[in-house]
Amino acid sequence: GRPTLAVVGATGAVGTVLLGILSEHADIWGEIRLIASPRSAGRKLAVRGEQVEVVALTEDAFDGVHLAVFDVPDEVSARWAPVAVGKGAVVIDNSGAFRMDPDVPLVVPEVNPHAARVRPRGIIANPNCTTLSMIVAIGALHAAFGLSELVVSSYQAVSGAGQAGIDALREQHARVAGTDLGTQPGDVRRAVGDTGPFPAPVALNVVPFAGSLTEDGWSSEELKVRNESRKILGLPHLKVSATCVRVPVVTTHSLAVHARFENEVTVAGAHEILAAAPGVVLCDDPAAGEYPTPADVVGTDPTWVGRVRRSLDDPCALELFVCGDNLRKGAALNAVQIAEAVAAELPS
Ligand code: 2RA
Repeated sequence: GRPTLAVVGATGAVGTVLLGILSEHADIWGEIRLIASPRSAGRKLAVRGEQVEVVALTEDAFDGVHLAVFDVPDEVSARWAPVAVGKGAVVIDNSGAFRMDPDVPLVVPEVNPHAARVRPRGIIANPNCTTLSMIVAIGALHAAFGLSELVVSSYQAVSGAGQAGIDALREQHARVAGTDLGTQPGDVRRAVGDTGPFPAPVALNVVPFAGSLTEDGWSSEELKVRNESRKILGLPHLKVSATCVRVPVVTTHSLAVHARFENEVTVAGAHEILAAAPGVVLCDDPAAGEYPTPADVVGTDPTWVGRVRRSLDDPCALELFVCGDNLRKGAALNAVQIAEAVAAELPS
């Protein structure tokens, strides 16, 4: 029979997009079971055109489940993913709990699809949305030219922090819209008050910090970009420097990338690779005003690349501007792609 899919964290920002993608894609699933915290149990959500009741996260919720996609906080995944595996499910986890576990593959189907087949813990990790929003394009360039270094600045949308992030930006916008705020030190901060999940106002502002503080001043988000890029690309010594910044965009992360390669590169060569790469759209005609922006990319599946330039002072390096919908390819879509690939291997 057809496999049973569980979606754990079905009511969140990523869960909502995930149910939409499952409704759009070819329907390969038997039951789709929606699981969330007990607080959300009993709610009904639309998937495949039907209303499905959400059940509470318990061990029994995984009875008969073949695949479970988790989109919940790290500590919830750490506790419950092994429970689902114990019940016979393959878990695709979008938290940070397992991504750097050497026994858990970190998979982007366009870049390292074979990694998904070796999963000694029964868990496959989905990368962080910031890494995922650029890695399909970077992986294609790496395959062609051999990557040696990345210097990345992110422009991250508020939905990376979930529905609470979206709500915070909307509330802050409402407080500043139509005012002359943004002209005096601290005026936006005073008007906004509570900054929600962000450490500073995000309306009329940019915030040079995402995630939590780790050693030597790096944010957790910046270390994720480094560690996850290395693992996905299979380059454990890749030089990576990231600066992660939150911007007043609802959904779609952007990244300015300086990518250095083993050999000299040309813009024409990079264009050829990017134009042919599955999952990438080349949008690069600045004379015609064509480059990706988050407002145009949101709601789409591919990784969009524009502003491709060869570095003026380094013939081996390219500068790129990359945009990807952080809830789709950055989270839900990548997880669904992995789930569909694993489902195709299951005995029917
Ligand atoms: C963010 N990448 O954008 C992080 C977590 N999803 O906040």
